[in-house]
Amino acid sequence: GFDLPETYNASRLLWDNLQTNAERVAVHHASGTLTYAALADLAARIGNAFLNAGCSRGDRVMLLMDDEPAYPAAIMGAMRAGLVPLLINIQSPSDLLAFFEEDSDAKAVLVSPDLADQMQDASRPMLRSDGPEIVKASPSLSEAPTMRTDMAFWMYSSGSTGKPKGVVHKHEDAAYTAHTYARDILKLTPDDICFSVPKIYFAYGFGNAVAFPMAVGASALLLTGRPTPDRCFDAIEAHKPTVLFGLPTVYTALISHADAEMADLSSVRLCISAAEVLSSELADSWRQRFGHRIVEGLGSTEMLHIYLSNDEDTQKPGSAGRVVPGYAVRLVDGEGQLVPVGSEGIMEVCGLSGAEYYWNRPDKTAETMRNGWLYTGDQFTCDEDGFYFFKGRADDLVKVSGQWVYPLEIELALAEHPKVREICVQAVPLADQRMTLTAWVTPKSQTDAGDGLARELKDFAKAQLLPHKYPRTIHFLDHLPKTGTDKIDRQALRALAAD
Ligand code: 3SK
Repeated sequence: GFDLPETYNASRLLWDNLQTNAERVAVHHASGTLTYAALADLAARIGNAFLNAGCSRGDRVMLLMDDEPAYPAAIMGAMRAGLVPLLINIQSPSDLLAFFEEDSDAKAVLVSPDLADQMQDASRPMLRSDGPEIVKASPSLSEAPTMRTDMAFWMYSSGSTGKPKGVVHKHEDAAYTAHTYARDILKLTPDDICFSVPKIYFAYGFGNAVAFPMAVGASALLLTGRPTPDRCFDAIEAHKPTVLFGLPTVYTALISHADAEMADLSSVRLCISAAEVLSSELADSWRQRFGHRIVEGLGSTEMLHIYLSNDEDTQKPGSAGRVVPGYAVRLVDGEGQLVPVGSEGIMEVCGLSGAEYYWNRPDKTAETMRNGWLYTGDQFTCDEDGFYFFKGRADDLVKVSGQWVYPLEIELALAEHPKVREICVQAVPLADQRMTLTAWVTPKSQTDAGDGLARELKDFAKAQLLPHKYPRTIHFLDHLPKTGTDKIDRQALRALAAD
């Protein structure tokens, strides 16, 4: 069972390791390795540096940090001091950073050295992770007497419209994701080395590289800077991670890179994908090249980590998997009624790691968090074996030529075409308000881009799906734009179409 005392502080994920794992490696990084003892020392200094800067219990502190040893230390040190760290997307433009400062009323900011320029205009005291305030601070920090359900840390979740919302997580949440997903699906042991290409500021990366390894005394490989395929392959060869976390865009970039031919991934025992639907063509090519079946799951920032997952031995292609033990999932119709088994419905999920509210957004909280269930807005079906299949966002369902279509269905069908590297299909409004289906395609070879391939793709879609389910317009691009969490930036593509 999952058993935490009522008085609990999430920094115990790190500090509990001092009893038995103090001299084990906690972090592998280009600058060297840090043991659990060294990481806790750094965490305490950072917590104290915040207190010395005038922060007090319950204050938010903003972390604008790249993946480096000081990042997990800052998260844990701030929480131990009773502060509430905000994990901020490092690709945020300056107006968004100013919004985060304002919205959270953060009392201080901590930046990685290379990101200091982005916070030039910070209106709060700013610390640098390599700054003297941290080096000089005391390495001893007592644990703030927080309750397990107190506010512990935030991440911002950005929907397709409106301002990002502060997702408020509790002290018990990270331990719960480790107890459920990391234990049942990853089966992590102290000998594992976790390498998450998605960075720590993303809820997915936070679990992969911070909460999970700490929960079992394993270690994390952290890569500062852009995780280009050549840098990822070099890091894997140098540090020999055992679990690799990515998402479809990452696996596509890795397998399409020239170094994939020679890359040595023999240290890796498990490959995980989340955040976007994995095409079978990508899963198959990965398996042929590296021998691993990528294990696909689905999570959210609000639930903190993955609550639907396949596992290596029991998988269904195209499925987000089954419910991870410890979570409950149900499919409902527009009126909130359960749909019959086999029918499509909107997914709601419930589990202890779920955030209970968005900061200062009672409207969005009421829309999304209903009586302990989180309304995802994702449309799914569930088969007789309990495997869930994503159909698209409930609000993505569009009428094209008078018939309902999920653009995702066409996208997944076309992703199987041998000349396609990456594809995004979306409905785009025409001048007369009707919707049309548009595809943006990166071909495997740029020389294929053109009318011939556009025709081939339309025919390919028509041959597999119903005749009206094909993209009327196809644009070829060198690469598809990505969000800060490396998902395909669908909003940017829609904006391109509107220009
Ligand atoms: O998008 C996902 O699938 C995801 C998975 C784990 C944690 C967070 C997210 C958003």
